[in-house]
Amino acid sequence: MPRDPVIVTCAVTGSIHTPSMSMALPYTPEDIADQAIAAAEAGAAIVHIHARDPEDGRPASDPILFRQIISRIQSQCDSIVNVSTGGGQVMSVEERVRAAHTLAPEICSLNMGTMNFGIFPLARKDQQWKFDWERPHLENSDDFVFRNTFRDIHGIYVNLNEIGTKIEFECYDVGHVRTLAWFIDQKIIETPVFIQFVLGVLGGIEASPEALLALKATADRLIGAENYRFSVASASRDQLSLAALSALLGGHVRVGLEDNLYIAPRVLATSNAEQVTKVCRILQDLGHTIASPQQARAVLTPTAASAPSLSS
Ligand code: KMH
Ligand code: ZN
Repeated sequence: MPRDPVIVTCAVTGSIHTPSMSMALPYTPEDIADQAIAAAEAGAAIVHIHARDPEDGRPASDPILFRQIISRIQSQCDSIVNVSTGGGQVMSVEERVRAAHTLAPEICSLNMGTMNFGIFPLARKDQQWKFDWERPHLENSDDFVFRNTFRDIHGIYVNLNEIGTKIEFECYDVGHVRTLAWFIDQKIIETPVFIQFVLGVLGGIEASPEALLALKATADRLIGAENYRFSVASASRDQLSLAALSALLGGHVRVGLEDNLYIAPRVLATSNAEQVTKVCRILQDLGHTIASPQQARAVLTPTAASAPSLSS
């Protein structure tokens, strides 16, 4: 059977890692955009964007920074820009969605459940820190709640609908798939949906083949295989193996320094494009083709014109 082209997303910088962990992690708007453009040239149809403070790399929510990043990307390539509404640890939900609401990008992430989000194991004792904020950012995550209540999810969904932004649903565990299925059953969220299965966050499901199969089985059972497409992001060193498994299962893939700083065991990646090049090579060697932005656009369906309220 002919296989559909695989959509490669590159998550360029995120808010998990800090500048001291890798020289390659971009944090100025220019560097974030340039790495996104290079990732697009290497095969990424979608670039997933967070902003950071250009002075010290801390996660930032200022729409002006997002605008600088997005306009530089769009001036040089046709890739789909996906703006995060997950933001970073110290941001309120309002701050997290500010850039999306202001800029109405082509697509945004929407996180499907409140959860623990532990990045404190990354605060290695022998790490030299370039900036004061880095160590507390990591260590304080042992008391951080990543807030995504039903009301938050509904509010973000409705607002994004109103501005015509498509949505990628981030599911970090089987319960998040169930929550998405509930919204679909209530006819609040329309199918088909595009799900990003996010594996390996401490507080969510682990990064393993069994976990991916469990997420897919849950989505098949509760949402129906014909009603969704999926991609796999793995916050772990197994990013590339799980990407290959995702493609084998008919899914799409996400790589990038947001989730994983490495290109091989104990070898830091030199750029986002290096990871994109490697995953494209692996996928092509396995007989897959890589989706262009136009082919990806056909998979990312628009959201419904209007959504009912949560309690109706
Ligand atoms: N950093 C990932 C584990 C978002 O931006 O909305 C999750 C993520 C969420 O990408
Ligand atoms: Zn993100």
